[in-house]
Amino acid sequence: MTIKNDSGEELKLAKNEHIKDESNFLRGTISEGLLDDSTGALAKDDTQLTKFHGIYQQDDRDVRKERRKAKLEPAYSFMTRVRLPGGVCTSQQWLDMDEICTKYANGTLKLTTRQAFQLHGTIKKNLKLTIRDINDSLMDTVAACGDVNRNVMCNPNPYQSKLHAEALEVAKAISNHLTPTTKAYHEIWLDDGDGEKQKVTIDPEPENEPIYGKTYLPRKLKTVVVLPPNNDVDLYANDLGFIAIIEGDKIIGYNVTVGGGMGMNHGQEKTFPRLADVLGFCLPDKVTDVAEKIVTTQRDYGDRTDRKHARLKYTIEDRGLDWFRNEVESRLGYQLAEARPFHFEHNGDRYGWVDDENGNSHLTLYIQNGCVLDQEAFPMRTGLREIAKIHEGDFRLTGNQNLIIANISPIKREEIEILLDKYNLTNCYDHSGLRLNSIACVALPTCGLALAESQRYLPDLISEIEEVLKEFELENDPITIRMTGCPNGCARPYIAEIAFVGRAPGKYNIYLGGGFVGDRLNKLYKVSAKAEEITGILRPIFERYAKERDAGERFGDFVIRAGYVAETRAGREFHNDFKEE
Ligand code: SRM
Ligand code: SF4
Repeated sequence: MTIKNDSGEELKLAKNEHIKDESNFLRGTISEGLLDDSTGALAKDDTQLTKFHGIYQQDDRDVRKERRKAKLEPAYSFMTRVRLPGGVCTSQQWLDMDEICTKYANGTLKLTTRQAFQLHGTIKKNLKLTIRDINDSLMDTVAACGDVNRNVMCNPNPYQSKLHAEALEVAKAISNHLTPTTKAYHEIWLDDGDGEKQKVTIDPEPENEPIYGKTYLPRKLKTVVVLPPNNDVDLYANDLGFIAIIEGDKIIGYNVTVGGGMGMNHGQEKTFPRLADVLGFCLPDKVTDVAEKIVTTQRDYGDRTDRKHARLKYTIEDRGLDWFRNEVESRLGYQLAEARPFHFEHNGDRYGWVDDENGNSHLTLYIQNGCVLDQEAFPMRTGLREIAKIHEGDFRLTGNQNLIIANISPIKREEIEILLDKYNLTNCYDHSGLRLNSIACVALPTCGLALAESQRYLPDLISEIEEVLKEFELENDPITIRMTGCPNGCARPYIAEIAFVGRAPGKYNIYLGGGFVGDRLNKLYKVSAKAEEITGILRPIFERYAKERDAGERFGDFVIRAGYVAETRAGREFHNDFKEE
């Protein structure tokens, strides 16, 4: 496989390009590897391909050293991500995931920052059984990871109005349209187990991926549909976005956004987080067409030589928004209209009960770091299971790792309230404004890229900070705070008002000044702060905020006005010199 640049020179492609090219549409030798019981792992190249099937090979980093000493291979297991457009699942699907999690994973049902489920700790011999059970529950893991369009996000509460339901349908349509068509997924994971069926189901026709082609995209692509004024799905962090424009009680079309993304590397200024730009406006019936042409433009022009420079945000930075618009419009055969005005009010979730116009109720619960698990004092997973057994509406995963028990009929509300009390689930939203607006990524022990703790540490750090907030009577103020174990940005830290990004065990970069609605980047304030120093570093800033803020002024706005950090909107300015206290 060869590719040339604009001047006709042959390019040295990233290794993954060859793996994809030679994989026979994502098959590789995964099937053979699953049968090899001499190791808990798959072949190295296949671990790149399983991502397209929603599966990551990992190992338990807590026991890496001791296993190495004992000359054992790492404690391999697999993480499975379930694609769930708009984060919606039925009660039965919740129950099924709960059961699969007990049978094949580590007992924690993880709700991700992109409204999906993750299961951790599945060993190789249980992987097919896991995927099969997920499919039996009418969900799948295709394209939950990999160089394709990922789980399409959408504001999680469609029952609040007809408009939300419409937006969710658009999210599903984009998701369906951009799902890879390879039959590899069914062959590998859903055959009858003896390998025979696999052979007979192979279509004699050569396979084709009409949108992606055989090397798929240069890198992942993330899409969101958002209904203002809620930006609870963080539009600006996505490669591709559709903002519903509402006139009267109708969605008249969508503003199209492109080029958002969070990932970067410490010390590599060529990598940076970037906020999405508004490209134009399209009518509702053109959304999937526009999405497709944006995807194919990125397919053809994204950088396939360097995976650190391969996201759509760099294609747009390098070639310019006008070039990108022209290219997309020439593929569409028509022009996008001028973008329409819109505004956002926040990017957090609204906790507690909301009643809708149909007489149904919705309850948003705070789920710390999206981890649904049973602890002795707080059997959350059991409580939610008991609710799912009687709940006739659905469950909605939010982009902030929280959960909405949605569409509760008046008859069921009382029964559900009894269960909420019984399992202490009402405590799920009785927290400080800081905690309710917090997100931490997974990090250790499963994430192979983590440099520091995240979800195992942020809750304790927040408890420490809460003491300071109480002193200054700030405990009820919503302030967005996010932590990641490395700079990849899985909790979208670079748009939080306060963020901690792991550099090394126990050391974090502190960023301040993101926009409360998720529309402004933050800026580096302290490099490599030791965990035990963090609260002390923030204390004087909270004190000044409590005393000097203007009425209604958000923390992120204050730290800029007070001169702690400079306002940052453009990704390429993200690494500009930061200001010491
Ligand atoms: Fe992420 C890689 C977890 C949302 C940017 N992310 C990973 C991996 C798979 C590590 C790996 O490649 O080996 C992590 C698995 C950890 C584990 O053990 O579960 C991981 N990412 C997550 C989740 C589970 C975090 C969470 O706690 O919820 C989120 C799953 C979302 C989903 O359901 O699809 C998750 N990741 C994000 C987001 C947020 C978003 O999409 O809204 C981002 C920033 C937005 C973006 O993509 O720009 C994000 N993840 C990354 C990156 C950096 C990509 C880049 O452009 O540089 C990586 C590393 C990579 O791809 O090489 C990464
Ligand atoms: Fe892992 Fe880094 Fe993502 Fe956290 S931000 S889950 S440490 S890749």
